[in-house]
Amino acid sequence: MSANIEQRRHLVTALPGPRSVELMARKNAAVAAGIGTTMPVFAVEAGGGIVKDVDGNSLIDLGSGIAVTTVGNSAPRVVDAVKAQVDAFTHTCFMVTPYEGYVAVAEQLNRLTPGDHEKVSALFNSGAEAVENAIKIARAHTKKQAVVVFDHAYHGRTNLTMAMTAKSMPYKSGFGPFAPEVYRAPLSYPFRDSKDVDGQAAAQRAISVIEKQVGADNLAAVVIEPIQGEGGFIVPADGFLPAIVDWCTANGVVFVADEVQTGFARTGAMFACDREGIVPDLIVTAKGIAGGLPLSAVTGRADIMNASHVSGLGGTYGGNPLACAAALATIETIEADNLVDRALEIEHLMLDTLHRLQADDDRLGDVRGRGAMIAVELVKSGTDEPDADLAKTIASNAHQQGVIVLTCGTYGNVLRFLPPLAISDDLLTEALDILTNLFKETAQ
Ligand code: PLZ
Repeated sequence: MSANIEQRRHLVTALPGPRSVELMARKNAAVAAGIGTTMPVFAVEAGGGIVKDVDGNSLIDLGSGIAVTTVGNSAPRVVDAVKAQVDAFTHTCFMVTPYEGYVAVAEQLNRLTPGDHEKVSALFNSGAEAVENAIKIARAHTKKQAVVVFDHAYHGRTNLTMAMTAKSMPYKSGFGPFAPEVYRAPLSYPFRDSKDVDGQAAAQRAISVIEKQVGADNLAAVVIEPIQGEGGFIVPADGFLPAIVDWCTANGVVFVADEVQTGFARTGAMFACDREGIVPDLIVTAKGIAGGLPLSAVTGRADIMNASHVSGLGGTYGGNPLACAAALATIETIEADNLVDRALEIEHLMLDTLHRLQADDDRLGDVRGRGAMIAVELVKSGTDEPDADLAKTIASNAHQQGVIVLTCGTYGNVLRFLPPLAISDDLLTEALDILTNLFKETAQ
């Protein structure tokens, strides 16, 4: 895959370099304190598996801007499509004078998302906004109000999606009151569930909570990430998701898959639901959909999606023409470059290395994930006790060496890897070697 910049990790200053330090001082003076950054390093260019900073350092990207630049930063088809669209027009508002790009993105989503039933889509800007709209649609269709989400869930930072997100710090603390009629059910978490809790048992545990504490008669939607993202890259046990889907179908409850983080080839399938063999009623997408431009969508069964009255859904920028052009080019890139297969190759490479590391180091309590969405959950040696300090130490040491890596998890003890699918094996192997050495250095 051709990338716009040299594919080589190369540090010319200590990190952060002097220009980044200067910019961080300006950021601290000008930007609200609530907006944090993972690394104090300012970007100027990015492509393939590399992010270049203002001091001329080239870093290996294992974050993809939180699972967004799946096709690579400034991916060639995306750049060309957006440039052409900028020249044509930048905005008319689809609700005022519509344009073809929006319709074409909806057609692609209807074609690509799981299930061969009749589907329609609606486009928005952010993941949280699309989640909110999925709830509006489910409520309009079912004429019911309650929403069930799960432990460790992340669905966004708006008022309703904060209520749906599980973790208090940093997402919710001090920002209430939260939207009502949101209930939380237990997840399947194979590493932390006792061994006798298989997928079926975990589903029964969740369904019992839902039936006793909410009741299907009151329940509009069950919303779940097929693989938990911010909550720790938790892959539920086999059978868990299909059993929840079956229960929803039998009880007139809309099953909503939040594939904001897992969608668009990220997990070694076009959507994570595909590898689970489930068909959601509604699927929420964002992030990887448009190669870095802000776009999100709700796609689903036409009878459910069409429950809203005309003009009940929308927004000034939803399905912006630049973002739609980028999405069409992103989808073309995923299909033409076989990026689903590339995600599977990355899965094998990463899991192989991390399993070998785990065999020698029991602080890697669990190695899990699918495709290019892989994580290690770190624990204190000889225990299951989460070790957030170790995750922080490994991540910040990796940052020092020019590897962008993120942490996540309810307990803050998960290192997660989300490389762009445009990364080379060489860069990926180099980053994994650096991480392996950091684990060795921190072992006593
Ligand atoms: N649903 C599953 O992963 C966004 C959040 C980063 P927005 N995840 C990254 C942060 O700290 O704000 C996400 C997600 C899932 C919804 C969202 C929300 O998507 O585009 O950030 O609104």
